[in-house]
Amino acid sequence: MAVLRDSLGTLKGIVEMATYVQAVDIRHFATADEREALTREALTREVRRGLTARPRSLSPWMFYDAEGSRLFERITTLSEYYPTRTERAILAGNADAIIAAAHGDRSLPLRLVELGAGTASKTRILLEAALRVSDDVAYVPVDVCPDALELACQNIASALPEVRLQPIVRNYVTHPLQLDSFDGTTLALYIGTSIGNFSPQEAELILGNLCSQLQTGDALLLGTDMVKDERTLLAAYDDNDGITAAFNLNLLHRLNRELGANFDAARFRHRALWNSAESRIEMYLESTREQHVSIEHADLDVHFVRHETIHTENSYKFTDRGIRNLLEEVGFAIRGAWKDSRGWYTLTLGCLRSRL
Ligand code: AVJ
Repeated sequence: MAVLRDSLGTLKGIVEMATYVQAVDIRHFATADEREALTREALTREVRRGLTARPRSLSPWMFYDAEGSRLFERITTLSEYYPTRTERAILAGNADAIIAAAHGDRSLPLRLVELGAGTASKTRILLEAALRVSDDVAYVPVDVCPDALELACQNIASALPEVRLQPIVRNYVTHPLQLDSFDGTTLALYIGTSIGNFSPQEAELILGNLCSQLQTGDALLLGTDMVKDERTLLAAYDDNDGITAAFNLNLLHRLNRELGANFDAARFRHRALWNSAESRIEMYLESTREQHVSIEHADLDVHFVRHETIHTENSYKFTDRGIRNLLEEVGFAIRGAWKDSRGWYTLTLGCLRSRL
């Protein structure tokens, strides 16, 4: 805990995290040209690191260019991909209870801070519940993508004009959040099982940093996909329509578009497997034959042997005990947990314990 609370230590730890190590923080760069140049720089670094490493890997932040974001939105509507719809149903059925548990003193203002806000479509359910108990509600969406943030703000502003909006463009992984002090209750939201992309150590760093920005009595709502039968898990990451495969393969198209690479996506295939020892789905791109690929702007030639893989994503699945350990380790006490009837997904509310 001492390490996590030391701001320099936290920053260093997170910047050096393996999973999102080369993600770019674009908050200071206003023009599209500058953003593009920085993104290209980050892609180049990550490609050099990941494609020269053994085993080869690329970081999942690279999925989310415009096309990748569009494909991910499609994934969330697939019959096999249950997490999004399950989480939404849990929120719809329990929003009032969640807000009541998080916000004991109704006379105080309430602030919702969301990490990785995306389009905020599920958050709206909680904001509506918040407005039912308080007339002083602020929403602070935090996202690395300014376009996504703008969409989130537009959505909330038109549906719930009473909510005060305070968007923050920030990569909360590489650049820990710094919240203004707030005279009221803060409820942090980390939903959509985004935490699943990170190893347990990385997850502790992210939540530990968040914790350092909260005050005693503030709360965190964490969304986590749960361990379940392997067939269901694998289907969610290898759907019949091939949308997840297209999402994974889009990484190669992106490198062709943005780094002048010459990947032939037809010579790679999408692979998803369940690693029960690590409790995670792993996604790979597998080279179906021996081949050479050049990534011009990274000045890199890569030789793939047949069946060689690039590890592109981990998606950790949780147990009740794992969630409790993680939250308690970083300083939260569990105040409530809500699940769907099958127990496939959990929303857990942790309250910040007083710091000694
Ligand atoms: C956005 C990280 C929550 O792990 O389920 C979906 C990403 N990858 N299908 C997940 C994803 C393949 C998703 N998260």
